[in-house]
Amino acid sequence: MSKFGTLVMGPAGAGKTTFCSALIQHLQHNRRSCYYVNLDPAAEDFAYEPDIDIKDLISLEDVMEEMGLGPNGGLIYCFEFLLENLDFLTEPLEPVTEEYLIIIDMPGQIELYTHVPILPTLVKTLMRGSLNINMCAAYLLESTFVVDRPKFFAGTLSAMSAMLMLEMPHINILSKMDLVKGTVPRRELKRFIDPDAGLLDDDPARDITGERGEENGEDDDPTATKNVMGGSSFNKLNKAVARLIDEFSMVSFLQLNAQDEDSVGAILSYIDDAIQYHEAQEPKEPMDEVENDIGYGE
Ligand SMILES: Nc1nc2c(ncn2[C@@H]2O[C@H](COP(=O)(O)OP(=O)(O)O)[C@@H](O)[C@H]2O)c(=O)[nH]1
Ligand SMILES: [Mg+2]
Repeated sequence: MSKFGTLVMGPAGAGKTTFCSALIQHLQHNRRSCYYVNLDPAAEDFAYEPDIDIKDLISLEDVMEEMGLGPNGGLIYCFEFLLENLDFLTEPLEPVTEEYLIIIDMPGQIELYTHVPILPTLVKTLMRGSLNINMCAAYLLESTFVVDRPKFFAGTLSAMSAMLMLEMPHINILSKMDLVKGTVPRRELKRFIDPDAGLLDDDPARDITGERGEENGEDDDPTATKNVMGGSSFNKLNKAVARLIDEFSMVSFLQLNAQDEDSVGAILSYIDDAIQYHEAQEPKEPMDEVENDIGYGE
């Protein structure tokens, strides 16, 4: 029996939980079943109650209070605890059948995606061994980043870092497209969908000298954070990163507006293709339909 799933990742506030809810709603409208897993130990409000919630194992609030850790250290602690108690996650996933899409909603702490080896271990557990889930990563980046081009490339680099670290089918998504449509011209937007290093050369945020930043007295200090970030060395570094992303054509984005069902459906087709969901479905006679008692059944 095969299992299918998607791991929804990206920085805090990128719209991951909103996308998960929109996806569940879309699947329900299309008479498909899904199984929702929340792995954000700080998440509170859900439009759809998770079938598995990491908070039933450990909550970030308790960890921060009892261990005296901050939010980032606390999150890493929660994930280390999860890895020591993997049965909490794997046991309820065992009976999930191939009709289901398992949707895993992740926290936004970027450390989790870039340096610590926790996620690769988790992904291996889910994709190999007895669970053997066919999974696709969906990495969300907020489209409003396009107004700050160096920030956009930094976000793109974090997506690329997750892609290289996890070695699984991966799609990148620019979320909240409704917020930039109408303010950013279409032709301009296309240059973000397939990131183009030239975006940094004609960045309207930079002045004629090629420096980013404002001119006033305190800016004379070359070590001031604002000047380091706006200075020419930083600019060169940004360009090198942008060129790497551009020349290797390693990252491109799909566009998402979570309020628009067609947009959610289009992203789901990419996920389905990546995990070969449809190939595994048995053709069903109407009489074969069984009542589901787990997850968000049909
Ligand atoms: N305009 C707009 N806002 C969105 C969209 N998706 C999410 N948001 C808002 O962005 C904020 C963060 O969303 P959330 O899903 O909690 O992000 P998460 O931290 O990545 O899980 C919330 O206030 C959402 O209402 C979208 O497609 N369009
Ligand atoms: Mg969330």
